[in-house]
Amino acid sequence: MQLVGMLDSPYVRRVAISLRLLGTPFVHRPVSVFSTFEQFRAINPVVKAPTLVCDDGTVLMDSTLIVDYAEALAGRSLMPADGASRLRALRMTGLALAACEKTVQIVYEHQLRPAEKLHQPWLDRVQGQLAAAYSALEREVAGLPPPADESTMTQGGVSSAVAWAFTQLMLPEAIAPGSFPALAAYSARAETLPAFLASPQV
Ligand SMILES: N[C@@H](CCC(=O)N[C@@H](CS)C(=O)NCC(=O)O)C(=O)O
Repeated sequence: MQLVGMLDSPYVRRVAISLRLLGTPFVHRPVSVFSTFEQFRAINPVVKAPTLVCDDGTVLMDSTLIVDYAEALAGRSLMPADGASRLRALRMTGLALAACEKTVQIVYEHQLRPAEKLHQPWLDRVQGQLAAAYSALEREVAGLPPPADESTMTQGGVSSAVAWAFTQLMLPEAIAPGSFPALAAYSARAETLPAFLASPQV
């Protein structure tokens, strides 16, 4: 299977890391939805990253759905099975994905929209949502030990660490690491794991 998209997308990166944690072989094709739009469109006319081209040619999109497919193939899941752990992993994943979405919205507002068309009330709203997502995620991660090794990583941990690194890369001034010490420490440890090192965002 082929994973299409750049690793500076948190959605592409969480899929790449998840595939590696699941032990699923794949070929990474670093095609950009912006600088190589036409090349991407030839693979997936919807131009969404990540795109997964399955071995039978089926084209999937959306990171969560791609991970769902990969987990079915692997016969195991990065979501814990038991109730309380699963609930926490689902909450962390949802918060992390919201943080990714809000970061992307702020980046697009600045990079894709002409400066005179910036809409400050919208930016303020999104910035508040981003801060709320990370505040809630900080409380969740504060109760967790840093990941000891890859076997302890859940999808909640993968998505939280990927979201954190992405926001720090794209909007370093928006979310101060000193205010989110648990997330910063958890993410720093996660970034030393082989699956993360093999999927660098830059
Ligand atoms: N919910 C989607 C979000 C994917 C997404 O928005 N990816 C961005 C790149 S970070 C993209 O494809 N942008 C191009 C566009 O939406 O036109 C997922 O989880 O995969």
